[in-house]
Amino acid sequence: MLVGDMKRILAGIVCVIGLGSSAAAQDITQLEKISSVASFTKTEKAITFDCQDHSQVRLTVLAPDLIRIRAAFAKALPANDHSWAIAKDDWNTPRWILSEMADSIVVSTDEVEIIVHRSPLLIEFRDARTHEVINVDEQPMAYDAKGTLAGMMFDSNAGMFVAASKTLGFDEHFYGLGEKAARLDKRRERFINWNSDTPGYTEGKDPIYQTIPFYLGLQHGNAYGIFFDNSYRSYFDFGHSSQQRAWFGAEGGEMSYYFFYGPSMKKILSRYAELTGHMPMPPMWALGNQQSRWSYYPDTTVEEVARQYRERDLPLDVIHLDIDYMQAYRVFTFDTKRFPKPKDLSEKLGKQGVKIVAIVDPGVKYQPSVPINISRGRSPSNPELDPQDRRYYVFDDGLSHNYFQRRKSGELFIPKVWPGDSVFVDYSLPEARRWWGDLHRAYLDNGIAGIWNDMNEPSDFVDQTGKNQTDVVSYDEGENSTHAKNRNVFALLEARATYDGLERLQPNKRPYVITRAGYAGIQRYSTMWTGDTNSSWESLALNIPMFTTLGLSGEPFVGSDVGGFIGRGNGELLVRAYQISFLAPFCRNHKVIDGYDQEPWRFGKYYEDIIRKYLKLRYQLLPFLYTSLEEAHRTGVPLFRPLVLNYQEDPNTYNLDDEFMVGKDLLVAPVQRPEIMQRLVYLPKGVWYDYWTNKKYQGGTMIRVDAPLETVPMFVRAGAIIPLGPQMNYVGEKSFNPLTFEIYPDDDGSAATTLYEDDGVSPAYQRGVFRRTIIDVKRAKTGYVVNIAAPTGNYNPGPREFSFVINSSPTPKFVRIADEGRGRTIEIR
Ligand code: MIG
Repeated sequence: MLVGDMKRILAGIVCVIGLGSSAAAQDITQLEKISSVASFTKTEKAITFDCQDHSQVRLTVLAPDLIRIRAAFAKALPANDHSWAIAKDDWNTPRWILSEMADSIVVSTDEVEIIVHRSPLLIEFRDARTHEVINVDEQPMAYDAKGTLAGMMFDSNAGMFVAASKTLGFDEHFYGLGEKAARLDKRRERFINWNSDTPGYTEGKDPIYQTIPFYLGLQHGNAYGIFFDNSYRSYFDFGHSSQQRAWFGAEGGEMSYYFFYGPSMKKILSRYAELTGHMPMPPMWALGNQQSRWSYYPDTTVEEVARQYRERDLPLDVIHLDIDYMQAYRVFTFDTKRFPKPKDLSEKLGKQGVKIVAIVDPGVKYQPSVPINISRGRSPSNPELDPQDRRYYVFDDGLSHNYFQRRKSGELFIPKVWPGDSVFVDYSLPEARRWWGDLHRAYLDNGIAGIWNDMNEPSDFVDQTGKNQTDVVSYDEGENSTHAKNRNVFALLEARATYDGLERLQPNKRPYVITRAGYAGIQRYSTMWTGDTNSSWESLALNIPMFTTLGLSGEPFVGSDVGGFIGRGNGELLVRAYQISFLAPFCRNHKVIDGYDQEPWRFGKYYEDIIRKYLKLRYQLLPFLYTSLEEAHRTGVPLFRPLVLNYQEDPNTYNLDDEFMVGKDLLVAPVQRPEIMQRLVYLPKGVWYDYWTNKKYQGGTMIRVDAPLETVPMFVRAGAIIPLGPQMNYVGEKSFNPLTFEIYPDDDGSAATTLYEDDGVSPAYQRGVFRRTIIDVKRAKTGYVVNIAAPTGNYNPGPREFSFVINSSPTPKFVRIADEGRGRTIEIR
């Protein structure tokens, strides 16, 4: 035996022993369990159970399919009940009934039946109609009574732990949990939530930037959801440590969770959006193509990027300014040499249809003023354009108002980020949020169109785990709580300050914010991107599971650095990346400071030409994408979907994450490995059309298709109508005229769609200024009858032409009509 082998075996043994001893400690069965029910009281909305050990459990009926469970261990439930995630707490209590049995108390709504077993106290959720068990406690809710176990379990000094454990179904599948570098189906995996700056993460890295403690369970086609609303470091284990249980817990705070019953996943997502807030409509140009680099400077380089895009006939809506636009990383300033006249720059770009998004980090440079009299120079109302090396207005203002985070001792907390020594704002203070929001005037005055919030885990170069921040206090509604509770909501509150500020400063424009970190509810304020990926095939293969998972976690507006952030890519990788991202809500090519250039033309004309084809198609598909985005806004059902969301009854979709759908009509099966020119594609039951050839397929099986670099396999569901606009190079360059409706009849000859339109920029859509048009096609004896219903809503897009293309016949037939906004029927022969 070689010495090397020996060492490995020894290491193996040591490792087994290590696991063995901690496996016992890691077992959540060791936590103290809540004791049995002694008595209960009922109010109009809730039942409160008093337990033998003086614990209290409250079950609140919010909706027929939404039940909240709250527990306090060995004490009464506190009156204080606040969460930054929750958007709605004024629920109209639906009808429900209570039945008292010898062993249990049963609460029934029209949809769900909750059986609370008295001893031991186990909660069981059943379908109220079929009485089928949906989800059941595997052990009573539990906590770390001695305050020692959690430390042993998780190598943390939390000294507190709360947990709930559910029986793991033999066929149960798990989805959600927000941003995880993991596959779609999370069965047999475990996760930690602790917002972390993790550049170059690969599959399995956990935690990464965001915390969305919400998941969906699916078994026998029935779905439920659980939102564990706890911002402390939390743990989710979907059958990883034991085949018996799926459990979740946190290092502090309350056991408070919301149980959603479907059985449809879409219904759960709608409720989740109602509870934690709907994504507002971003401006339509946010769907445009975006280009970024760490960093484009000076201003002439930014102009050159725009010029290249236009010269090469590549569509572009946005260029991003990364951290080097600032004066030595001072947020809310512009470098006086690199960007002396940012307003002129944004106007110049604006003429070409290009907008600027600027990065804003939470780290405010720590810069005590030089104690001499300095006049603020030429533009006192625009300090962002003045040198700030003697006095930095943001630091001065924030300090004088006491808006910066402090340690328990009262000292300022001074992390190190890009500006060096820095301070962070306590965004839990309402007046600090308002101040931060108002500071964005510095950007809007200079024509900046959107804000990109980075580093908001918050990242701290001193220590990325949060240890340097343990004793940092946040106001937190008067609780003055510490980092353990506030870290995971820091970005949510920063994004809220930013969004609210933009909305106040420009009430006629929809805010556009992009964030890296977040907590549940982040969708109310911000879109997101998946941080520092690699330019590698492995990293690319995470796109689909991550985008779809985020969509299943309440965050529909997602995307990833196209081509990857770190490392050297190549033309093939970039093309394959665009073949996914051209249909992702956020489509932005971005690259690290020391990386090889990665704009669409950098690897040569062959690749550039293919990328152009997909970017042009994205813009043509804008009516379709925008309609799907509005659905996500209104219903919480994302546009970028895993197949399981549309085909929940089909087990073939349960762990399928190398294909995705946009809305319910478009299925895309990209290639995610090098030098692959063919692939297997699963098509769910029904008829499908190859998007490129119109070839028909019968679904319910795998098919093999060609996928040369020029072609991403794409299929349209029979029965769909895809609305397309004209080709354009930026949103608003042309009106959507003519609108072409590509019709894909099903076996009965029917197809339908609903087109959504609004002005694309203002919040007027919230007051009914939109137009929804239902278009319906039926086969008639000699052709097809197209029925355009009278549109609803008050938005008038002006006169334009509708074209209809029937894709079923070998030679497509067209008919053209002028849209006068009235309902009408036309016949195509
Ligand atoms: O410490 O602003 O994820 O997109 O280019 C790195 C510089 C800070 C991380 C972001 C990345 C951005 C970079 N930032």
